[in-house]
Amino acid sequence: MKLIIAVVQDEDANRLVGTMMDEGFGVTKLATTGGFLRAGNTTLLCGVDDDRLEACLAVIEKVCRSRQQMSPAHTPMSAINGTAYAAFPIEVTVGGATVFVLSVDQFIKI
Ligand code: 2BA
Repeated sequence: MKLIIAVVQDEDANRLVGTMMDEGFGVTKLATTGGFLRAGNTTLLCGVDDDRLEACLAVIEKVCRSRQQMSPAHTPMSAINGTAYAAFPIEVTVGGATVFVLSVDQFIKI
């Protein structure tokens, strides 16, 4: 079994949860905040059998869109020595989705 952790944009979250449920996947939705934009996003947890992993990833890919978003001014940027801050808003491309796939040792429902 695998655990999919998918960080998606709020705009895609409800449709993605609905489509995943329609396709028979169990899903848990968490309200999260991105470290760079400091804006709300959504993280989904989904446990899937190995043979359904690709089907679940295909649903995420189908539903989630990439979008342009402006960062707030003074967004922390990584720097070689310490931290630097962007003086002006910069445009970034967010999404479709940031997806982690983890192997599950045990799946227990008590
Ligand atoms: P945020 O951290 O708010 O990042 C939003 C978008 O800002 C990112 O989109 C990326 O295009 C840009 N960005 C992030 N860090 C940057 C930097 N240091 N310099 C310039 N631009 C930067 P995505 O890559 O699609 O990520 C969307 C969200 O996924 C992120 O929101 C974060 O919540 C999550 N995420 C992305 N990579 C992650 C990772 N390695 N570990 C955990 N969460 C991650």
